[in-house]
Amino acid sequence: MTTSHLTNGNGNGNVNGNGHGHAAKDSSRYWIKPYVPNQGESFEDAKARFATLIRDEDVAHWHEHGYVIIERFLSPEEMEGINEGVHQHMPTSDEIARRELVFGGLMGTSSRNMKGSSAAAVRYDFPYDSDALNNLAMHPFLLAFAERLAETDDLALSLGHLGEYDQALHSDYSNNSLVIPQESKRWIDIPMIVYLTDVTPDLGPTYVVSQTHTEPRKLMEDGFRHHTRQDFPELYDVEVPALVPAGSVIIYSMRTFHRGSAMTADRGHRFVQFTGYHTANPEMDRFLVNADPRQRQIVGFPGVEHDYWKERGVVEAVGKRYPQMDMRPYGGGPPLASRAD
Ligand SMILES: O=C(O)CCC(=O)C(=O)O
Ligand SMILES: [Fe+2]
Repeated sequence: MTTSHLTNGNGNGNVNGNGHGHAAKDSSRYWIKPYVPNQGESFEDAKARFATLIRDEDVAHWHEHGYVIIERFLSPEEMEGINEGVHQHMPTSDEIARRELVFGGLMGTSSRNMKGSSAAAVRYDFPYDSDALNNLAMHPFLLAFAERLAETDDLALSLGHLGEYDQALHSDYSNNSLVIPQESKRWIDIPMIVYLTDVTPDLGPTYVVSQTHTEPRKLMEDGFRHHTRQDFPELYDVEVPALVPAGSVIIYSMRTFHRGSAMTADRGHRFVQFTGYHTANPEMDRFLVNADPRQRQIVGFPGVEHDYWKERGVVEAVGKRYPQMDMRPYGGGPPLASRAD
């Protein structure tokens, strides 16, 4: 497995979409002694140790493009335990092929399983039976990186496993935040996808679009979550696949457009650990639209006096996200005409 990582990762030209593949060249710096809880080292100390591996150029890439891909931050030693944990939950593609009847209707434990879900789209949510998977959820490198970006150590993460499906380009905010993510970094959610298997073009890579293409067009503020190929073909011209060896991560932003893509290989699988917040849902939207501003505030929506509303354009953008919401208490207008989204 290690050998194929080396061949796969080197010079694929896709890392961070800059054509240099710099993370692959230098990945050995991420092969650091894994952190194991209750073995004498505190989590804070481990985080500080891993924080020294954060490269300024990776942080700068995230700020400029809204994402960064870091190859093989997980060591082969960690991957061994993680693979074992994954296979407690997931059959390999060989097992699925050999035992179609047993695995054909496989479902995960998450309520987010899609209708008609097969083994190709299974999700299990944290926490797991495997220490290695739980430790991945709280990996000191990922938390150190998130803290560096968020400039706070008050972060909570939730996560699951996810299989393939072909998606339209979207940002993740509407299933993770009650309002819209601002340009300012003051209130931030940092989503990450950790790839636990090698991702090749036919194994459903995540496609991502640099914010240099989307921010100038204010695509975030239009209130539509999904941007289809028909309506925005030019975005699909500049999307980049995250082709990475197992043990890599894409750290992106709630303002970054990306999509899961179809698995075109006849056989094969892709396992990922998806980290982020999962707060809003249709019931929540309904509640929010019909609630009093003070009631909204109790579930975490910024109150009418909150500084959140002071950034230009934010009131209007939140009004577009919730067209039925009366934005007048926040300094905006009455509910917009109802609109399908
Ligand atoms: O699976 C992926 O690569 C991306 C999935 C995704 O973007 C999502 O479910 O919101
Ligand atoms: Fe997404």
